[in-house]
Amino acid sequence: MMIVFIALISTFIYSLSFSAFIEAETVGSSEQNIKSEYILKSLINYAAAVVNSNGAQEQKGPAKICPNQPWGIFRDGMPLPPDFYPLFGLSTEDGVEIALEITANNGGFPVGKLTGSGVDKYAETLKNLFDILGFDEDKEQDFNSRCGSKVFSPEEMVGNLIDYLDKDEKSSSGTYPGCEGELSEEKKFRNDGKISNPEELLNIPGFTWNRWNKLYPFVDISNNANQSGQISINAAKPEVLRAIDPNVVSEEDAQSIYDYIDSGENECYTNKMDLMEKTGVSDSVATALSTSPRNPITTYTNGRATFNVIARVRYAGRAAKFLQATIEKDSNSQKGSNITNPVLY
Ligand SMILES: [Ca+2]
Repeated sequence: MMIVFIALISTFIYSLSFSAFIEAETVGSSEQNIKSEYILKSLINYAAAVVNSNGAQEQKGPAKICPNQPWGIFRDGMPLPPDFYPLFGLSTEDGVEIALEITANNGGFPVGKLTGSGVDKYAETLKNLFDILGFDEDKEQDFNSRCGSKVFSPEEMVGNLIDYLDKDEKSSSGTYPGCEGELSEEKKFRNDGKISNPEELLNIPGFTWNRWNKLYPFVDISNNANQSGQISINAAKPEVLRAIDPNVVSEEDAQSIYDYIDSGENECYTNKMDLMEKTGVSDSVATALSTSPRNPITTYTNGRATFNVIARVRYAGRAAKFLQATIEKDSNSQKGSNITNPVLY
């Protein structure tokens, strides 16, 4: 199978999303829109089959999510080659382009877990991630915050997220101060203990558009309260790996751990010793990144692996349409993949 790799950078897709939506609604003919939606749904179903396929590596037990698996070739986004068009009822004469992007969610920070006992487990790591992303010195003012116009520190952003998720209406206090107690009646948080989509973070004081754009690639919204919420060492980006213990894990350590897996040619790390052998990182680095009483939030295998999938279809001369969905792979069952949270834009 000959495949031409053309990268569709995911941030590019996201930055286009709102204008693409408006154009698609105003310019697109309704017949083409209906056809586009059908193709997009078919693409998501195809992605589910890809995610559920283990390729040459026959897997049993908890899922490992390495880009050397079949889904990995779509991880930076890829147009499907014309050989695939008949699968979707298309021919190359239709003047249409179809593309898929599949990324593993489990490497992201599970923001929805910052509630109850999750506050003790996750708050410091999230604050570290905010520092690594530069929120401690970007002087980014939130002009439209529910708590007034000001620059919120990383600690205050964590506090406001805790407030957003907890059921009470008091301000979080201590290391991570929130401002929920100051909110007027009409500005109150929903307080239902969950975050359903990434855009919802923009409701939280301190999470400005610029910060959200930087943070977006590093969060996992698919992990809601009843899920394990562990961060996969195999799927985490370097910034997330460092955030687990920035005093021990250097930028170089995190990058080499990430690069080995991201090459798409290597097997997943299976445990601390394996991580050290494959990357040459020190025992203290491997210990900091492996689950311990101090760090209970990482894992080498995932009982529940979820993927974010974006399908794109574009007719010549028309704006592209996208369908985004979460696909769950559960290698412990024979159910196959679950498709949830579809969003068309
Ligand atoms: Ca609250």
